[in-house]
Amino acid sequence: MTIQFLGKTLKNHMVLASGVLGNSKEILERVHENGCGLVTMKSIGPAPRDGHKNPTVIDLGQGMINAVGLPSPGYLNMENEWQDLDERDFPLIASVYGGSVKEYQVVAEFVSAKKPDFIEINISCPNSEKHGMIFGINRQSSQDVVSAVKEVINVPLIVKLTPQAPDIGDIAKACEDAGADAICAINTVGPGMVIDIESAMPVLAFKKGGLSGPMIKPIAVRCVFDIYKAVNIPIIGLGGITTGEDAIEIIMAGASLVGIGSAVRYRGIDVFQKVTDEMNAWLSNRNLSIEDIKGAAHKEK
Ligand code: RRO
Repeated sequence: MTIQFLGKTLKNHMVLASGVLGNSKEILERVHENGCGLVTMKSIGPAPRDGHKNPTVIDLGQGMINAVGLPSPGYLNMENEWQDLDERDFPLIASVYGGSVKEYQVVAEFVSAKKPDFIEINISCPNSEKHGMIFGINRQSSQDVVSAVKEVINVPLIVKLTPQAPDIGDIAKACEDAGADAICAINTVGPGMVIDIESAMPVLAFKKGGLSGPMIKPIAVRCVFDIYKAVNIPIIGLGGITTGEDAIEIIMAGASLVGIGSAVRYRGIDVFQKVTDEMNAWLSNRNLSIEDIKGAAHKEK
């Protein structure tokens, strides 16, 4: 059984979160073969950028902290990747970031011409003062980025939001009004900090970083719940989803699709198939379908 999402056919509800496995066709194809219905590329920026110094990702057990630092070859230096991805047999989201509304627009217009199935604009990365989250914590700047990008692209537009927004439902509504076709929530939480008490040193070279994995799931569920209440466009829900039961929970909050990031590290690349199988087992034991449970947490008692 397949599903429809913004006019495209997907084999299931699973989405690879941006930034987890890079941009090579080989790895993205493997993710799709391992049960992922829709794969997202690592965010593409306006100029070549190395990212932060190592260590950039630390596993904390209950989740991870990262300050990868938005590394990107820059949108003009990805001809090999685009050539490879041109002939693909899986649906693709290209993610873009910028340091100004104009930069988001220029990068998105260029990327749109490479024919990804969707474009996701990342206004939620916590690991740079100038890029990402600075746009997504404010209603006006979120709306400015969305309307500028919407003008120049010809594929559906997804906006990736930050849990740091004071009212994420309000930001989502602003994005919907500006032309967003879907919302993806959440990016990592924070920045946070973890200090190694033996050396008295922050564990990340960049000191601060975004939090992901099981410890942030309740924040993700609350954010998706708030967004579902505020908008009428579909939501890709993610943040700590590791098991089929986690997926059920975020769908009950209102997600149409379910993203997986950190759990690729915890359960392996076939986590997408595992979560799908677990979700389907849970549903069939209760004679329910996904549509029966979507947004179910919103019903009045
Ligand atoms: O590269 C990163 O440091 C990064 C990005 Br662009 C993002 O959107 N979220 C995140 O946790 N890390």
